[in-house]
Amino acid sequence: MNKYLDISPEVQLALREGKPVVALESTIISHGMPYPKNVETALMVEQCIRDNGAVPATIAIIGGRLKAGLSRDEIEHLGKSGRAVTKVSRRDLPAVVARGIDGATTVTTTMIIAHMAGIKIFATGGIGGVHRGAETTMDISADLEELAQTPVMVVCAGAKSILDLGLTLEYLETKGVPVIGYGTEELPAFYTRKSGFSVDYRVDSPKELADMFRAQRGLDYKGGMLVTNPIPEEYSMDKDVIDAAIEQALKECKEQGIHGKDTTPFLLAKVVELTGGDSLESNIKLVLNNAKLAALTAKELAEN
Ligand code: PSU
Ligand code: MN
Repeated sequence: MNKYLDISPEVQLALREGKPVVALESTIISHGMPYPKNVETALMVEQCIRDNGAVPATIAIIGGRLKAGLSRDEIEHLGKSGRAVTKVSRRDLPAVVARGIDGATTVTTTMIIAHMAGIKIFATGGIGGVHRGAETTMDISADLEELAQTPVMVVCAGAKSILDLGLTLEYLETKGVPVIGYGTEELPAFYTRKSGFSVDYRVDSPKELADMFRAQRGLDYKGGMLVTNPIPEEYSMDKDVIDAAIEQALKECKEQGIHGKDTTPFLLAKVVELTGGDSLESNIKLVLNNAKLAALTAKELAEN
């Protein structure tokens, strides 16, 4: 095992016995949602994974140690600290480990640590992608490169249209990352079920997802798989309302000169602020929906 990695006793036991385990990220806790909803959500998501027959492994860096499986206190600590915690992507890992500090893991680093621990599947809300205007800013999330090289299945609700969804799909195609729609042929846009863009393959059961992941592993090439699971109809948002909030958030982001790793957290917080918390409720529901699908798929993957 990697010398910087600590796996909680519960997760360790589950992995040893070949039981289903689902990884969860921590940037969604510190930078993706406000306190205390972030902590409540993180704990609810863990419970949802248990209720669906798998063991949750929330991932973060605590005192420079990579953790697979957090205590309640550690989740509370990350949630309370919020954006004061370092947001850790691939390039930040060495510094955070060497300095012995705390860090919240993005999709990228959660995939890295999950893979180190032997966890095959990970549930979250949305991934990073190609930002709007990337043709000049070159702002493309490291999440896409990680999907191209680390063999973990990521279950999300698509991507928010703070990103350029068309360019994000093009990038994933270039990098050989399969984009699967769960029960849909259309890429979901996080708060809404439709984006106008097609996924590569539609899949209708956890077993089919597990079969595809096993085939990818059997083909023996690097890279993961992106499963996009639409938000349940009853929780989806009005497209005009969310689009207006996103446009306004993007405008303020530009005006304030926000850039680099601060861009995504700024936009996420702004959208919540502008929609008066409605988007936060949708966000919570879609994460729970993804956690359930990931748990059911982890069970299929554990079967052989
Ligand atoms: N998108 C969301 N919610 C999130 C994130 C993105 O809808 O919480 C977080 C995830 O941790 C993701 C990260 O991996 O932001 C991407 O950041 P960046 O765009 O800086 O790569
Ligand atoms: Mn970026």
